[in-house]
Amino acid sequence: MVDAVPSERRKVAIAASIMCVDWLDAGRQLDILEREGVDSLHFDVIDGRFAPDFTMGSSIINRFRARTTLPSSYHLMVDEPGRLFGAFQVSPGDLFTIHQECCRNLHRDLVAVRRLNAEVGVAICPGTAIDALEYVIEDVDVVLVMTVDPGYMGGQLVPQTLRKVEKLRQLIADMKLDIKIAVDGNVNYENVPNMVAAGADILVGGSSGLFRSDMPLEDAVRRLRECIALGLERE
Ligand code: S6P
Ligand code: MG
Repeated sequence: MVDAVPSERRKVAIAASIMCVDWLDAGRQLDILEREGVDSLHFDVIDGRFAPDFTMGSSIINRFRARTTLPSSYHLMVDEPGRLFGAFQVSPGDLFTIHQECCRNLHRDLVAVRRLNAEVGVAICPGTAIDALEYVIEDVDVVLVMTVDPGYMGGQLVPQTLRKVEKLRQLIADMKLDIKIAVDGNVNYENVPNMVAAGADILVGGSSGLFRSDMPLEDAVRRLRECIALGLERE
């Protein structure tokens, strides 16, 4: 009897959420992220309207970009994000994610992102159904499922969002689309195996899984990878 050839595991990427960096130690932490091989930097831009905080503008983000070769992903939690597209630098491989809930004309805004030569992402909050993406899903590269309500770091997982990830993964398979699923919020060691087993391809590591006060950053990256492996084993 010939043993079945094990199929190659899919890659699950780690995006480091820069809003959770230790600002007084940011350069050193950026070096560690590169050395440990995280896949991209995740920049949350919040406008104080759609989500109740302010984070980073282009001056801070561009400073990070100038120091790294890692791709950038922009997560724009701002009303009518099309107003801001011109404010950010884009390189090949960068990802722009805008919220379904923020756009009066979502399709028009997604087309505008594509014209920037960025990868196109659409995000949905915990309370938004996948159905809201029915007529745009063919036009995106990434769907970002918010696993907490957007705003602050340190939020609690909204558990039913895992069900949403599973359903989305099935939809993508049924439609034979090449779309990655990102999860953002409370990506910690308990939740990661479940997120990965549900179908997440990109994990946004923030204060709960990556930039922790009780653990060196190197160890946190390794721990996240161990949790990813646990999730993949359940496929
Ligand atoms: C807005 C924002 C966050 C961050 C971050 C939080 O809420 O989008 O989700 O990216 O990843 O991480 P944590 O581990 O503090 O929930
Ligand atoms: Mg984010």
